[in-house]
Amino acid sequence: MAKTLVIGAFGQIGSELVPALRAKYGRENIIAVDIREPHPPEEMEPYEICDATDKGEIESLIVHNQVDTVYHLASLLSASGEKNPDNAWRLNVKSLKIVLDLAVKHKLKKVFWPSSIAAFGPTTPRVNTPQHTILEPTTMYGVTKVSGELLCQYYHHKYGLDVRSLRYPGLISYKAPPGGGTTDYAVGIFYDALQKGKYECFVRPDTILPMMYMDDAIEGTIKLMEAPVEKIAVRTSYNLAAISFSAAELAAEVKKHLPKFTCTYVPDARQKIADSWPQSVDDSQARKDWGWKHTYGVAEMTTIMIKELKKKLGIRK
Ligand code: VAH
Repeated sequence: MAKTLVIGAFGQIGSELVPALRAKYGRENIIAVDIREPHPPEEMEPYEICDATDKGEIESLIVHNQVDTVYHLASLLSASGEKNPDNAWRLNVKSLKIVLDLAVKHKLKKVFWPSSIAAFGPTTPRVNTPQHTILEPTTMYGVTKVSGELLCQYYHHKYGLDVRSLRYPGLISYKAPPGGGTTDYAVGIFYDALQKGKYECFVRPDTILPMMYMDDAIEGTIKLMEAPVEKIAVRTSYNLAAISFSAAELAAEVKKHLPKFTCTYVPDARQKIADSWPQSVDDSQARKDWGWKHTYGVAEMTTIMIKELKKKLGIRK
């Protein structure tokens, strides 16, 4: 069976997408690729350590393993990208173009690449943001996402490459720790609530952002990639939505499980990023074209996060 490469396999999405793909298609057919060693390594076999911007390395992995599908997840997120915009451009866009060029050269069957609601900016309608709208992001991360979407669409129209993409909202999971995203307050709050009984939130209490529990994002990604090609009408990136809530609403949901929990709010530079993004997104085209639907609401997501993080952190109470 032809193999699949997951590049950026040990990040927030990859650390859950790899196991899901392996369960579906067989462990030996899904090769995890990342620049960092996994811990524990044996759990992530088969894997390769490689820089996503090293064209020669990526090409030899594709040829040597007879790869026909690539999930290219390697990316610097919004807050980290603002601290190092050059690195964000190099990793997020240069590595994507490498993958797209190699996919055309080696006639790969499919490519997946994650965009984000960060592709929208302050001039985009903020409520129920439409699929086709103004894309004027004010972060380098957002600029890389708009550029990447246009590259994907170009490679599809020019070379017929079947590259598919989703504009993920903020993703919430308990397996990978928070990693440089603006929406990561919605992950960090759970760790601190359980370990410290309190959380200092870096956005205002009234900050509303589109969010999604990771299991929905993984389900949607695989559903998109398995959809018949004729169902795919959007070749930039599909809006994908589930839940929208404010920081205060999430804190109140956590408090239902941990009554002594307190949350304070000290907005930092990430507030400006959050204020440039939508509060909710219209994903009706994904639901119509290839049958997307979400499962997890805020209450279900909070219950799972508290339960699973208690286990992960060894907290009995
Ligand atoms: C970030 N988690 O905060 C990412 C995401 C919608 C935001 O792309 O940068």
